[in-house]
Amino acid sequence: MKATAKAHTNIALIKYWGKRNEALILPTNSSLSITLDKFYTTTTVEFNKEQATDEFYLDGQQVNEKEQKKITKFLDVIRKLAGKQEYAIIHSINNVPTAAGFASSASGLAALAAAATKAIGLAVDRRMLSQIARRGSGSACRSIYGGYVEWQKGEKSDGTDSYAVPILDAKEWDLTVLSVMLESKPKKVLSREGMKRTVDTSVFYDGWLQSVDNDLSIVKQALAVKDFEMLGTVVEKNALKMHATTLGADPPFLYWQSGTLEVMEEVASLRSNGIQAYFTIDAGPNVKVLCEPKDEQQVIAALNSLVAVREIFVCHPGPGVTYVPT
Ligand code: 2P0
Repeated sequence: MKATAKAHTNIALIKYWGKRNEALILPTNSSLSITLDKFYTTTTVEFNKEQATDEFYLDGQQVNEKEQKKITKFLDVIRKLAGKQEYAIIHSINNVPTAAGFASSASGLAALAAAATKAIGLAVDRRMLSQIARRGSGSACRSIYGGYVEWQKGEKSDGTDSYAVPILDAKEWDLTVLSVMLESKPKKVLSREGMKRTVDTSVFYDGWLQSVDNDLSIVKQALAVKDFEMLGTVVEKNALKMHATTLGADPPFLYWQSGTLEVMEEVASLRSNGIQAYFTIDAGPNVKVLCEPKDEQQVIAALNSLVAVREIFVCHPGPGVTYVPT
């Protein structure tokens, strides 16, 4: 009744931005990401008949009641599938700088889904595991696989066709993803809340929905022929469109801070000097910069010269979920 799993974070090249069903976490659009080698969560789950509730420890500290409830709600999904009632003790170690706005929910819920299903004795294949992880956090369904991964939104109302599928193995195309952490203020709108407000109120949301499928097909074409310029160009456009939707929401909001723009301008300047670099931004001020490994050092040097840049983490495509012997 005990198992440990490790899952890595991912960065979306085509963003998941909006839900059509909040309870089942079903997205309005398909998305595509790279699972990253550098950041991961390792989680141990032990189910025990003696436990009266779930107990969740993150980096050795018991989490607050709100977080605890979210975990119990997620484990209820797994308990129901397994037809078992036991509660669990969960220990999670996050090798992700949480406060910096990196998506630790993706690695966290993917590792928890894998460890909990194994610990409870539920036999699941990767596809089923991806569906289960999705119920915890949408982006977590992509972290089940390594490399380049598509989350197919599916059409059904019960979510049985909404899961991730691997597109290209990590070792088939090595790209550099620089996670640029900025000197920033805490963000005011959490991603789940921002996503909902955008779907409910943004006058620009229709524009997003109309163009995202085409962006996705261009990314898949670029992956098929390994055309970095084609990939980077559409990745940047897709991120800009996602952020544009937040400006059309009511009340409007923006995840960017001044440092975000500094990085965006530096990336444009690198390109005008012949270096292929492209940015993408998630629901926060930090920026991820994509480049080819041969240009890595030059891009890092240029970004490090910016006052707003606190730290740069160098990432490459990484592995999917693995089980760790307990
Ligand atoms: C993504 N984001 O595709 C997008 C881009 C943020 C911007 O997935 O509500 O924590 O748990 O399903 O997965 C962040 O949202 O949201 C996210 P929930 P999640 O990576």
